[in-house]
Amino acid sequence: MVNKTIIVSNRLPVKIVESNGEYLLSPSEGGLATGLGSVYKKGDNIWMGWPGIDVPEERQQEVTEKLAELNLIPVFLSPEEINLYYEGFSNEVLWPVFHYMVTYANFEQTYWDFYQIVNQKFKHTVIEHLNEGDTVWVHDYQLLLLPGLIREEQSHVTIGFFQHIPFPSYEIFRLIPWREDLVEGMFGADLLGFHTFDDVRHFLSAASRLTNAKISDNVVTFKERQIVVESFPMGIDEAKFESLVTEQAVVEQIASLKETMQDRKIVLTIDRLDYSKGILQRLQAYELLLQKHPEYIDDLSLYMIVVPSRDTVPQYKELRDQIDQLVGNINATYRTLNWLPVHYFYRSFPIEFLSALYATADVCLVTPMRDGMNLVSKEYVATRIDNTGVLILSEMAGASKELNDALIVNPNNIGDVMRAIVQALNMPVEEQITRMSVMRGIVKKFDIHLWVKNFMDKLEEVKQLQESLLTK
Ligand code: GDG
Repeated sequence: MVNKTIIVSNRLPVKIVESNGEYLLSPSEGGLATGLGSVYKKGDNIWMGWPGIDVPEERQQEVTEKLAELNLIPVFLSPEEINLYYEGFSNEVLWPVFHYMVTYANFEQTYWDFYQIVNQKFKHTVIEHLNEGDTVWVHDYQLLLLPGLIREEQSHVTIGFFQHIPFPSYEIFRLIPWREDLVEGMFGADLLGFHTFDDVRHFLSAASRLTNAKISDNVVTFKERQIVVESFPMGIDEAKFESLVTEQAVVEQIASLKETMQDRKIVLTIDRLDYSKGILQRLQAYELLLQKHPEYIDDLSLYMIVVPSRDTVPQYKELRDQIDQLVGNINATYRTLNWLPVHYFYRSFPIEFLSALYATADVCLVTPMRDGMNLVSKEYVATRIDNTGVLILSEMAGASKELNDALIVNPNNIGDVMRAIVQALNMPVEEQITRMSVMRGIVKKFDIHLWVKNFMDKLEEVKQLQESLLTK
């Protein structure tokens, strides 16, 4: 039997809708799905996860068969499980704590109970499909216990784990009541990957303080197994963004955006609705700009795309109201008959329109309070094929470790963000080109395909290390 790779993540890379009693599937085109496409679409490889929709038991077989044609295996979850494991523990405990927003955390015992139950459920599905010699690659914070659970059943299996969000400093992580269980769950992996070296450092520090593991450099020894912890900064599908911008439909949208703006400059921001993204602080910086520099009135607009997300969680609803209010205030105070300071869209757009916006924006403002990586910043860079444009980037985003030629800001310093916008608007084209071409080189070289390759190669290397230890 040929060995296979099993990818596991909370969500499958597919959208399922029910229409006239039929389930219709459309594969996701997100960066991660594209990068991992080179893995799960090959041979016997598969991707496991929740299909994103509540499927009644009597129709689960039908959905399973349809998904199997795409090499996808569903883990069906009930609305209660989604509510308590995903919206509860994942998004009301791990997400706020890992993004340093501890006052937003809700340490509910039932959330934790369901987090364990659902991680167990994922384990059962993995074990059902797992054969000797297979490799498992688990993704993200919803499944921190899964590596340990699989390891309990199959002690020799090769497991990789990658976390897409930050790992916080120990002083923050220790606040979680179930912290030891989480770290020991992650120890089930052979290779633990994070976006940045700081995340690695924070994880190793938590591991050394919370468990009796031995740590030497980036290798953890726990229960006679060795676990390698390393940073793998994730890239994007650079070639796609580079070519999208030359497509006829995008070229037409760019022309129409330019016509609407009539020589005014565009400052662009794109995020999911999330308190970690610093949307309110960014609006405050823009408001300060209009207040302190009235010369920019009627001269530039902020295009702000906020993609709806997690709107059943109370803090997200509240954030949306606050954004609505602030945008309303800014527009009411500064607008003129023919000019709007903030063009705010609370919805998602086709990737072609995003590409047109990236190409038209003079400045891209990416100022999260915390972000594992932030792919929007890299997509902006990849789209700027003439090397113009200025990226303003928060030092709290993982991407700031690679994109040093952006204007790097502390997102909490509203005055500093405002000054960076002024600097960006006045930056000579030669300087824009110098900075952007360096960043484009980085985004092009370290793309999503290299990221997948680097992780898989390292996992293979670690597997060999484990085997040599076993035969000693
Ligand atoms: C997590 C971590 C880490 C946005 N609006 C639309 C749209 N998007 C796409 C962007 C980009 C993606 O969504 C957002 O990715 P980010 O990286 O910025 O943020 P998270 O969703 O929070 O992702 C993050 C990432 O995982 C990967 O490891 O970088 O730190 O938080 O690709 O283009 N796509 C479309 N329409 C939209 O309106 N089609």
